[in-house]
Amino acid sequence: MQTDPKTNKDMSFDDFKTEVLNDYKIAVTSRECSLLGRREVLTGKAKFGIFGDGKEIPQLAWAKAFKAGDWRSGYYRDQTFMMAIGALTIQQFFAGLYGHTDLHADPISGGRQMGGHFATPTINQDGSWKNLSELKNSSADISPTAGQMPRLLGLAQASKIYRQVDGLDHLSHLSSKGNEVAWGTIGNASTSEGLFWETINAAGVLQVPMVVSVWDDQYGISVHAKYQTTKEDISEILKGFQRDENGNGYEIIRVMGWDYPTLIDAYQKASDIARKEHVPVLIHVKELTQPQGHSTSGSHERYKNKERLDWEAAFDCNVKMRDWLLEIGVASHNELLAIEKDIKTQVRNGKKAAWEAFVAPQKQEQQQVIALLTELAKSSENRSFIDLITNELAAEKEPLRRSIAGGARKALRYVINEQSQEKEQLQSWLNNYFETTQPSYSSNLFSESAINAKTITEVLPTYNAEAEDVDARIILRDNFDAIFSKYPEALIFGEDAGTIGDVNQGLEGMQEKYGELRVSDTGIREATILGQGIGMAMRGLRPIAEIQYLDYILYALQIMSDDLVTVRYRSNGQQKAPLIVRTRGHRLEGIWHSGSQMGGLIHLLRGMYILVPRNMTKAAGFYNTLLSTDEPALVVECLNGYRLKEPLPTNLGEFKTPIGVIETIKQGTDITLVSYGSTLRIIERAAKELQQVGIDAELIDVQSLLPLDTNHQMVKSVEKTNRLLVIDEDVPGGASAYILQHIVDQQNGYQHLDSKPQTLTAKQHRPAYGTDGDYFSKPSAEDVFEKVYDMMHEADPLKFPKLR
Ligand SMILES: Cc1ncc(C[n+]2csc(CCOP(=O)(O)OP(=O)(O)O)c2C)c(N)n1
Ligand SMILES: [Mg+2]
Repeated sequence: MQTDPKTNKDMSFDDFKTEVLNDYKIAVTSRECSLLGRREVLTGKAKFGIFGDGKEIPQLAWAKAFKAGDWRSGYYRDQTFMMAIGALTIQQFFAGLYGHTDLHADPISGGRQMGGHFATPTINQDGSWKNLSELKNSSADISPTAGQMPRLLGLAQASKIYRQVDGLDHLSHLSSKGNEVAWGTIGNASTSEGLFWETINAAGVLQVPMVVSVWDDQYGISVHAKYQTTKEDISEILKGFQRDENGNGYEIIRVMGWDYPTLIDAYQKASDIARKEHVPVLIHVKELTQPQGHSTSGSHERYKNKERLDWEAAFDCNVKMRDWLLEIGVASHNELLAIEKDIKTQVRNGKKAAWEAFVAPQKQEQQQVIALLTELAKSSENRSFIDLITNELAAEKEPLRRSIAGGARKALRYVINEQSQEKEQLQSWLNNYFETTQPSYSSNLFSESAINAKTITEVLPTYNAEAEDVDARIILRDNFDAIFSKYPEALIFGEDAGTIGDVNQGLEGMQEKYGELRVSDTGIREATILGQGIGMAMRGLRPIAEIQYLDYILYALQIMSDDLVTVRYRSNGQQKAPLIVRTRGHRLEGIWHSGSQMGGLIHLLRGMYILVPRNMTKAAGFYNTLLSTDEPALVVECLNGYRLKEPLPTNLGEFKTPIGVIETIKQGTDITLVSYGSTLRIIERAAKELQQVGIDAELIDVQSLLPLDTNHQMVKSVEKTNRLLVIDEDVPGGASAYILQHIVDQQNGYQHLDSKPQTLTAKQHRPAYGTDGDYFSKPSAEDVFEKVYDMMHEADPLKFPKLR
């Protein structure tokens, strides 16, 4: 009798045999896929290959412990696991390798991701959640090593929230009372990254159901463990994290990667501890190998010596499992040979089917273009040139879309001066081709659902007749209060966000009212604060991750850029993470508390909204809007605005600031001034002074940098004033240049300009400390006045004589 690891019940020898042989089949299938996959790259059918060979057996053990509702956040070695949970077939494996853009063929990403990057769908086509409690979930992988760790923390923390926070019973399709484990995988070398250590520490503090497996093959590409890890042993140096009588921590397990029965026990134990006790577990899986070397970009014979290569051959986990099967008499040598032979055929057939499915639509498109080109050639004076293109295209046995579209586009150049039906037909085919094909490569950067932000209309704040002016932070606080009572799934966390209610008291009293799990302090660890947010948002909660100052968002920027903003795009619309990132920035004091690096953020964060409210009422309105939509966003509150007075609205939690919509805060006829955030108050002052010398400026608050002015309202102002100045406190060429490009180029503002469009920005350096540091570093009211005046002087020197 054997014990079934899934049910802990005794199982018959026959059942046991079926189970272990089934596992062995998955391991062999996975290995065959790796071997053939490499060949596909070397023969040029696929661009790049990185495979799970040498890591098969522990993944079988992991798959047995992985239950419906659980989550994976892993890396490119996990193909065997994906096969074992039924989320990856042979044909799909190869479709991914080829980059097949049809989600039916490559359900991981529809050609967006290179092979080895996995995911399962978590949302339906309309954007609504699937029943995640019943599914085996894999968050979409990213390539930066250790980048999977911060998200893993959030995926695990969500279980804790679902288990312990009241009022979430209606979300049983997203969690079964927090019984889910979040499983992470990471290569031994990638544990050198800061993100690994930050996550390990945070999960120990938070005590969340996270199980991290380290696949240890002693190498990171060519670099040996002696250059990666102190003592060359990650579990040895993590010993201090082991839970004991002195306090909470981890359960740390070490196991050999080729030892199938021990691996199964190890994974069951890890699952039980994490699932029941919500204690994090680290499994150090040692003595793994990499039979084909790191990836298709090189061979490991260059950096592994003969002794190591011989050891790898002997300790190959599939070989060791095979030996074990023979040893315990589960199967004979011949039975195993038959299994292996059969699998070879299956993999070859699956590969062939995937390739045929990949090239079939392209061959059809090729034939369409060839037919159109042939007709075009007949009717053209440049027939011979067009024939050349046609022949070149026809010679391609396995045509790529690049050649198909490229051929058609080049042919059109030869008929520039001709008019014919054939030309029109080709033009219209080509336009239609781009219309239907481009989305395969470009869709799902932003939400395309029915509740995407463009569908949310403005709801103005309402006021009592005797509305009192309050410190603006009170508006934020009372609005957060309304949010937390309206949305039980909403929660906020960050440095000093809990006990003291954030450094500016915008959350004063909220922790007392809503508890430590929903309003919490975190350690100083911006990247994993972001990761907590990403993971929890992926599991259907509505996290608000607070980054204390905009200046320190740089610590989290990599994870925002690589992970958060690519979630939708990289999963081809099959996953979402509508995280709200709250921070405060712009003008205050000194080099690291006056950050307004909006240009940098806009460029690195395409895929989320970037909102720059000028006051706290606008900011609160953005939070209300964001909670009714499904897009991630960054809200930058004005650091110098919390103590300014604003009237307290009555419809807290309800009023909504629209996204992608500008506001004209002063009408004028002479020049359009465009800005955002704290700078607006300075410009408002300057505009009053300009009025006194007869210059009537129109002042626009863009409010939302991403998306920017979706209704093209700014150009209407330029049409009226014929002059444009964009002002901000970013570096020259930063966000101001982005806004200028939008108006002049995208909105065709150049047609209406009578003066050179200009920007006024901060200096290239960060602001020096103190009031005068600010004055000489960032645009002042005098700077604005003089810049505008100079533009008017240039236009009409008689009316506006030289100022200085
Ligand atoms: C942040 C980052 N730096 C570098 C790379 C390039 N790179 C890809 S895999 C790899 C080695 C990873 O080794 P390890 O974590 O041990 O995983 P293994 O491939 O051995 O399973 C490197 C350096 C990367 N993907 N991301
Ligand atoms: Mg390694």
